[in-house]
Amino acid sequence: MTFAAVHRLPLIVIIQDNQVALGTRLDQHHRGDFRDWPEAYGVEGAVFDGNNVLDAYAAARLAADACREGRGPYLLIARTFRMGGHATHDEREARATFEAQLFEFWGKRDPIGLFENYLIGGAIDLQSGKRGRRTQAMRERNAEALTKAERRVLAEIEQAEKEALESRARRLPQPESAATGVYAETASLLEKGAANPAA
Ligand SMILES: Cc1ncc(C[n+]2csc(CCOP(=O)(O)OP(=O)(O)O)c2C)c(N)n1
Repeated sequence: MTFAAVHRLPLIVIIQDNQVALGTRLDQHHRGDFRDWPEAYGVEGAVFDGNNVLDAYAAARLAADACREGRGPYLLIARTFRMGGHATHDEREARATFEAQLFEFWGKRDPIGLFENYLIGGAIDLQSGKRGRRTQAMRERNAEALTKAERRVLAEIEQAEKEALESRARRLPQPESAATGVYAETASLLEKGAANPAA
């Protein structure tokens, strides 16, 4: 961060403040508030509601605009909560780390569910893309449009999964390509005869 700050790099860093690191709660390993971090690094930053799609979008726009104007880096802090384990194997440990009420509280703030509700009850008719009156009929049309979109996306994922599995039989990469691109920089330095490629 310091290096990026000094060189005004167009870098957006997001702290996903999900209140836990693996099995260690935030209050066990951290004091203070992440909102102070941008100032500590001498960069601009903002805190946003990590479960609100539009808030996340607005914050990312601020950050991207700042970077494009040469004011970067930009440090964003997303306030959120980790609903599961660090990985699937420690789901149970995660449940034991916090009070059940916390899962209940954040469970009602699922980002996709929140955005769905917002879109269904909003002033945009999702079928036509035009503004309309918030009537029950429009709610129903909007809900139907989202259901259709979900079906479309699920079908696309299923198709991609099928293709990926089939590719094992038909399109396995050549074993000798395993390192292609991985050591590109070192290899090109070596080609140029640099004395110390690591540097
Ligand atoms: C360099 C390094 N040090 C330590 C670890 C061990 N480690 C694995 S996960 C983890 C905590 C990750 O916390 P966070 O990024 O908040 O992930 P979350 O628990 O929110 O999924 C640590 C310390 C590691 N993977 N890499």
